[in-house]
Amino acid sequence: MATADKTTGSSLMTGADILVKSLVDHGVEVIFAYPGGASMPLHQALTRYSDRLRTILPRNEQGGTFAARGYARATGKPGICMATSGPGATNLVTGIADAKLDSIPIIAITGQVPTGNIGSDAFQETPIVEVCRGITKHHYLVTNLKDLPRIMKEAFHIATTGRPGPVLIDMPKDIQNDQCVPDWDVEMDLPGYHLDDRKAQPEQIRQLANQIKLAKRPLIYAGGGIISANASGELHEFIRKTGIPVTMTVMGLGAFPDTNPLCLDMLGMHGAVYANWAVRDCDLLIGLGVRFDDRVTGKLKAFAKDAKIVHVDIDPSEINKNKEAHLPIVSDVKYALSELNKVVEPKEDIAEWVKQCQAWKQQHPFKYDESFDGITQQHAIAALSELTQDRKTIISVGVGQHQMWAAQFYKFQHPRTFLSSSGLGTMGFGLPAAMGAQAAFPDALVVDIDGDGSFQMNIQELACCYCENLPVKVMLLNNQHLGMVVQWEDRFFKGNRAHTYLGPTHHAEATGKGSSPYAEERYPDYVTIAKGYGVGGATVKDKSDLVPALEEMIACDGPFVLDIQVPYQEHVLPMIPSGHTVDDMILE
Ligand SMILES: Cc1ncc(C[n+]2csc(CCOP(=O)(O)OP(=O)(O)O)c2C)c(N)n1
Ligand SMILES: [Mg+2]
Repeated sequence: MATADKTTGSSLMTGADILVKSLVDHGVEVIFAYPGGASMPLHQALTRYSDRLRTILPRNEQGGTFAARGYARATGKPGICMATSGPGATNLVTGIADAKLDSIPIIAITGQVPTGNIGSDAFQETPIVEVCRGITKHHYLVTNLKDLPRIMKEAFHIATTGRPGPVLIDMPKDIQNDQCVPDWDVEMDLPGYHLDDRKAQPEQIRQLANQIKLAKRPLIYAGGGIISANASGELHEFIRKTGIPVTMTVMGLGAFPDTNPLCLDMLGMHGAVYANWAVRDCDLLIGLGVRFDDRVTGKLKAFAKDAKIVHVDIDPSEINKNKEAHLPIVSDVKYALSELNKVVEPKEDIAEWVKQCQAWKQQHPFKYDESFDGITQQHAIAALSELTQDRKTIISVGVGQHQMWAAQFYKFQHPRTFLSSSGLGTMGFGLPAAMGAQAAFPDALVVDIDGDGSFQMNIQELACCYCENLPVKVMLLNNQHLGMVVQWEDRFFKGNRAHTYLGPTHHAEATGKGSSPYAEERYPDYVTIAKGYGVGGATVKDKSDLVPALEEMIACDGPFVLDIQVPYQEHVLPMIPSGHTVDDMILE
């Protein structure tokens, strides 16, 4: 193996060194990488660049992808993960699919069996490019080392521009070991990838401004695209200038602060009553960086049925995909908003409408049973929110009831502070995503608000938190159940429990015969598990102990698991059942 000249890069270099140097040259500071036979040369190269590139070892490759995804969402920079061939590569698949659905820029690098063995069912061979074809924005199998500098350039470009997304680079082992003199100045070769036209035309801005002028009940529907485009400032400006109220998707939370009276919080299946009613009654719906997901719209025909629909999105394939737009605008949303802000005027004629929205907000806030003498999930999240408002805090979540309650009860004030597997809804996301954010911001408070089912899907990453000095806090809302599925059982299957209890099957709760708000016997013992990993842990059940316990968790120097005993009978409300309309919203 030749030693690469790290300063000029003009000498003979191995493929592995070219790849790693290229990461460094693209500004990568952290990679989440798990080694194996087919990626060892890459890992050897990583050690040669360890002064500039930190390698973090997750305990499962899936954890690595979610960490990369958390890193990317929290920073706006691409997240990088790496795995060996075969099982290492297939362990990345869920994370790649997850990044695709939430439009998160990650680059996943896999080792592959040597080119001569591809297609022979060689040891640890999987055709990972084929497997991932439908869940990547783009993918490469490197078959000629000379192509690598170009491929790396293209991968960063594709992952981070336009609608961001995951790019896969599959690197056969012989290519990692081959040597060449790399041409770093090589041009990209992407004939089908044009972004120059992703800018709203002046005529479209005029039309939109005109629609806004005519509207009597306008509403902004803001999504993750606002955050991906770093357009939160432009959104503020647009709202400040016009006075139009705004509702956000799960992916959009943080784009506009909850404290502003024009903020109508989250819409959709578990969204606010006032947000969903505003959508029902608006006459102009301005969709910005959204995709009219079914969890937002319910029955499409009935969604915003009296409104003119404006849809601004950078990805033309999103336009008219689910809901036909009266005014479709293919554009970088930051550009569209900044152009729009030059021409819009205060909407003085919508005072009544804004008053109506605010009255709904007063009358139907997100609420929960505050008289319950134990700790409810909502209460715990609201308490954490209050305790952490004055410091840089990043929240990640698993998937389930706790995720929706976090979206409802944590007050997000800034973009890139809420990390959620939203489109794919992947349990196990919370802890590794928090790790990624913590690696990016060592001094920030990073809290994974997790469910017990979700936490167990990647619980092994506690080892990564401990060994890599990532002081992530886990606020575990432990209801001993797969709560969201329990909720659907209760609502739609007469409460018949079908494998949704997480304790031993002989417990009464396993068949729905429990008689207390809590499972009689708690399983497993999360404090002991945390301690086994070297991580701090405590458990809390009494309401009066909650705040001191949260304070202890926050004050802890290292990682910490706070196991909070919560009831399992709570339902996330409001709820618009899947495929239904705002008129079917369940409030109690
Ligand atoms: C990987 C994966 N498997 C299954 C599901 C289906 N699912 C959605 S929510 C949920 C329950 C989650 O339980 P927990 O993490 O304890 O959260 P809770 O709802 O109890 O707050 C399940 C099983 C999923 N979203 N992801
Ligand atoms: Mg649970």
